[in-house]
Amino acid sequence: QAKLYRYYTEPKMVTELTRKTLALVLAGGEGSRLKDLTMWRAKPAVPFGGKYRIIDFALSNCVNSGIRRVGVLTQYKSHSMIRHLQRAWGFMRAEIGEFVEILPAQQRTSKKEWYQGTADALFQNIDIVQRHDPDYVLVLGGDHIYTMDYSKMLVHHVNSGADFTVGCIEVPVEEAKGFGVMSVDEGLRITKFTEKPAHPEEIAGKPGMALASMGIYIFSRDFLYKVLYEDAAKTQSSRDFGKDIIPSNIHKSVAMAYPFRKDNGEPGYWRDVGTVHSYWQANMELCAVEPELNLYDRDWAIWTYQPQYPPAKFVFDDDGRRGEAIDSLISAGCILSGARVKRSMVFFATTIESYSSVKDSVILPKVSIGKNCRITKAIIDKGTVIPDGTIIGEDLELDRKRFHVTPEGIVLVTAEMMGQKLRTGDRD
Ligand code: ADQ
Ligand code: ADP
Repeated sequence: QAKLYRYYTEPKMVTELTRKTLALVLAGGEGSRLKDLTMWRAKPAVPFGGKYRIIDFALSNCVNSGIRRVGVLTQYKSHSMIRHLQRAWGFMRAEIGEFVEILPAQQRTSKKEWYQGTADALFQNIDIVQRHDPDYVLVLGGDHIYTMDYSKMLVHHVNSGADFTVGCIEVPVEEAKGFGVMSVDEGLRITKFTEKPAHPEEIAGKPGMALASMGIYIFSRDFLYKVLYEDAAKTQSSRDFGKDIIPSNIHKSVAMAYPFRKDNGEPGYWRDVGTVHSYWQANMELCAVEPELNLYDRDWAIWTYQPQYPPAKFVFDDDGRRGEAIDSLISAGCILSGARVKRSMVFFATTIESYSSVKDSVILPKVSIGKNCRITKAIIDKGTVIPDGTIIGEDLELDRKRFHVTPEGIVLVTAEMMGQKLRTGDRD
């Protein structure tokens, strides 16, 4: 084992492993818990972090890990994501074997079905996967915020002789109810896996914590094909990795866990932004003075499509009030005139006018906020016009009548809720 490990951590060998890997990003889920944010777009296409879309994190991790053959499986409301992928990820060079390929549900198999579960999404494209002839297939969810070097997980997979490896992270038991939860032995072999258990098993010696699946899997080629065919032949299966493929194969094969950690051994930063509150929270975390997720790391840039806007501008208004922002990320094309922004994430091309204040909020692209507005703990969707004098986030009872308010008190506002009609293309 020790010898093998040295062998595969030779940089050249790692490159060989990543080159032989095909990444498949699952980006077809409905994401209904994001409420109106996914009314017009798939969850991985939801804007995040001021200039990115959620899927950019998984795709950037692939490219930065040296995995340059990527398929994206889409189904639900895929227009804005396909457009984004074409614009942002078109730089891959097919001539040298690099690509980000879109694999939409297209009823191309004899059954003429949309993708059932996540495993079915792969199964329906198995001929395309086989044509690329990878040695390893990395299956990723397209809806998590994190930076991770998949090549380390690949080394772990190969050196442990696994048929499949599941990326995992420690989370509080209460949160674990929303994930796949596993138990492992001392050698990190998975001994038990339950999808979304009502009573997650605690980690031995770590009360209150459970080992959650990140929804990231590495499969050795032949094993993947075998289990996909087996599952497809079953009459009773939801054709899902978390519900069927993973739990039914842990005792029939070598199933390993890969704990996602930082170089110093601490748990890595990984956020599931599947709910309005967790989406808001993860954006707010980036406004911290020293966020755990470092967007400034030049060795691990997050790639995206950059619309061409001039730099953000902060000006005095006619009354001499300053336009200013603190503990905030303000994107290109924004103009703050006599308005104050605090602890907020402001996406591109937003304007905020005099006597208005925005605090603890996420403002998506192309929003215009008029004069004398006060916005607190809110998410304002793309293209929304906030008329003069609007107060959001102070009287939640009132807000509940017009907007969507989460149990934690975050107010989600869309153009529709404001009674505005946008063209579909403006809502992507
Ligand atoms: P969930 O996130 O609940 O749990 P799921 O809804 O299947 O699982 O979504 C996984 C990924 O697949 C998402 O990126 C989604 O967009 C995509 N997806 C869903 N259905 C799809 C389909 N039919 N076609 C294409 N893509 C589809 C999973 C695992 C858990 C794990 C969590 C981690 O099942 O075990 O803990 O991810 O977030
Ligand atoms: P907070 O409570 O977050 O500190 P406030 O909105 O209560 O912020 O304002 C604090 C102080 O800053 C007040 O004196 C207010 O008049 C002043 N102020 C508010 N907005 C502006 C602005 N755009 N330019 C200059 N000063 C401002």
